[in-house]
Amino acid sequence: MRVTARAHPNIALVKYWGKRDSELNLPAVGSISITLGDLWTDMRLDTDAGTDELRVNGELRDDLMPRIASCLDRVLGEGRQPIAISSESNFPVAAGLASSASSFAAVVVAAAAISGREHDTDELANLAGHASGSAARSLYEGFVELENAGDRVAVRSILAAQGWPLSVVVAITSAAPKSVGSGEAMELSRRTSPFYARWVDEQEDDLARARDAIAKRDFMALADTAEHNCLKMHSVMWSSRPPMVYWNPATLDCMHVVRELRADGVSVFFTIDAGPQVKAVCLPEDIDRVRDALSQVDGVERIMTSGLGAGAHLVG
Ligand code: 2P0
Repeated sequence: MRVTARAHPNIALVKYWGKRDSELNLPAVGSISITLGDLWTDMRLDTDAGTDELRVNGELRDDLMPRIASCLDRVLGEGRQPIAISSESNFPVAAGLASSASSFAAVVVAAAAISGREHDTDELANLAGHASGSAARSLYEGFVELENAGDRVAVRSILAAQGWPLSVVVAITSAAPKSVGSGEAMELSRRTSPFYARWVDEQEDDLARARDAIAKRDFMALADTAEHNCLKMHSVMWSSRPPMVYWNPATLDCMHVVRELRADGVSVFFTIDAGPQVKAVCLPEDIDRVRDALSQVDGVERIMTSGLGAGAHLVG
């Protein structure tokens, strides 16, 4: 049997950083994200191959197989048949562009189809979240909120992609894989950053502000909250021991360019994850100005653009 599912990466506007339970991989804080429509990961699962195997963009990746295998075990049971997986993405993987979110969201959707059992989206989101916290959000379209709910997460789309069709310009300043993976980095922050407790305490306020800004389509209010929340998360990373600085000089230059554009009346704000890429979120009418300005920054290697898009789904 062969099944292919497609999922899109998502970018958090109010970020997940820190776990309350690392065994169950449950986040310490809720988060709000947007699902990108034009970047994708396709995961093809093949049960006829007779062996567990993972290829990422054509390359055999035994190192990544154990995490995918446990995700398959959770959906299909440990007695499942071997599965050969082939993954293809149209953006750099493991460089702070949420490739684990799109990958695990696609894996659970494809594996659920192989199981032949009905799974609702909430169940799939929790299965994906076990593997990667942010993957739970890629099950849903548009603007997505993840809340903690007892010993699981509750994820839902709070606004459809068409409800406020924002654009995203991604400035790639280095396509190299990141030095410290997010899971390990979050644990380090929880254990060592003096700012961590305050970060967790303030998250409810940021979530409420973002929810309200999205409901009212208030771009400047969302810009203010998203940049604040992003910089607060990076302050937690910087104040960890050892410190985790994911930025490079071009990252900082892009942030300045975005703020200058906004001072000039362009509706744009930045957000940055566990990597050096800058994601500039803007109104669709401003996308050319934002792309042109960011592409002129020294050290920007490549620009990608996207609108908002759909949750993970089967494609074959
Ligand atoms: C986010 N990040 O909300 C935050 C912002 C990175 C910075 O979720 O350990 O790969 O697998 O649950 O989901 C990236 O971390 O972490 C992430 P795990 P994940 O998008």
